[in-house]
Amino acid sequence: METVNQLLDSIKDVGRDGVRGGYSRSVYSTPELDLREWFKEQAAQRGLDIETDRNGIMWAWWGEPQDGALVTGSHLDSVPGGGAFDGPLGVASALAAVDILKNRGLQPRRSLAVTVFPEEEGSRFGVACLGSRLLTGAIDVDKALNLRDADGGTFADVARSNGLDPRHVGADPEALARIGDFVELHVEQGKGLGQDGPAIAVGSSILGHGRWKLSVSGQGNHAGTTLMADRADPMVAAAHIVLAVRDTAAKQPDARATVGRLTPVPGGTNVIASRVDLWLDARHPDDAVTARLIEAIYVAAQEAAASEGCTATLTEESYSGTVHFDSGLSRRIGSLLPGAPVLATGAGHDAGVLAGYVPSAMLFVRNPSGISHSPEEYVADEDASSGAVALADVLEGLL
Ligand code: HGY
Ligand code: MN
Ligand code: MN
Ligand code: MN
Repeated sequence: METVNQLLDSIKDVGRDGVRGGYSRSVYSTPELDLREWFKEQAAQRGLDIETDRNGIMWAWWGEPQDGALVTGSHLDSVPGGGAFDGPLGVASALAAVDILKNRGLQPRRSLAVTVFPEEEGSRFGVACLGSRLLTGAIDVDKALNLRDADGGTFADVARSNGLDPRHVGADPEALARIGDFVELHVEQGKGLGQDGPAIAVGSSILGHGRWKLSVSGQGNHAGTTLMADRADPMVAAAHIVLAVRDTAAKQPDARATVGRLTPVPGGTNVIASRVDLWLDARHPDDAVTARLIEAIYVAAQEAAASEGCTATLTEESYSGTVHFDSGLSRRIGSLLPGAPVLATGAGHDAGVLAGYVPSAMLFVRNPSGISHSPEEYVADEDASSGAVALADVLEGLL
């Protein structure tokens, strides 16, 4: 059986993005579907029984599907131009951990499932961790089914064309009951584990985070015939808004606010936009602070818009409060990984959604670059191997 590094190497060309660099594997895109097939093959090679549930979550079972099983997994979808490890490291490490446990001759006392959650990044339909939110009922099904991708396709349509029945998408208490404990291994996405020292950490919490859409409307017009004084240009207002987002967050210790995506409509070189849509990602440990931050940003956005003869509207797309992982499970894991540091993360994960419903925990593997959501994301082979062994040790202790 391949090691975790060989498993990662076997998918290193799937979804390479020649324009942005890195990987673009949005949910139900060809690359992500190819990775699903890869996962099915790897599971079959290990004698794991695969099933895909009503929400598109894949479960590879070692033992009969049963309530209260031990479940580990992550995701295979990526952000646009993402790194090689965000998601796949957790899935490959889980497969490698099964090999390690089988080689140790382990006879599990309860079933183990390796899971792959769809749309963790929310890169196609805008809501992060859509799969685990559907499983748990954390998102309104109608809202989910009507989410649209950049081409205007609804999640319902895309789900249907990938074998799901939109009438059955949504909270799945039977599937959720199968998760007795959930452990997700993930690449560290900040500078928490640094360049040396322990390569594996135990997760303590996930920063509260949300996504909002700001739409700035002005007067679309001709770039050549419209004098500067006669313009209501939403792009200029948007420029002020991006600076206001940065300035407002910079004043708030530990706040993070980002405009990573901005779309002028209609988007022509010789066209003054009629509208500009910006998407805001804001995060802070204290949900009340995030709420005040968004209020302040919205006030600044309305002022910036008004100064350009435009108007601005704000809609919340998703929000998850700060999550603290199950202390009992995390303590248990800490005892199985003596010396492992405890690390909070600013990145969202399916384990964070599940933590509201079942005992959940995370392991982080050192990323010496301290960079993620970028091709520069990196895990050294020896640290990836240590991660797979650490996950195997944790699973063995919990099985
Ligand atoms: O956005 C996040 O924090 C995660 O990578 N989905
Ligand atoms: Mn991830
Ligand atoms: Mn990510
Ligand atoms: Mn013309």
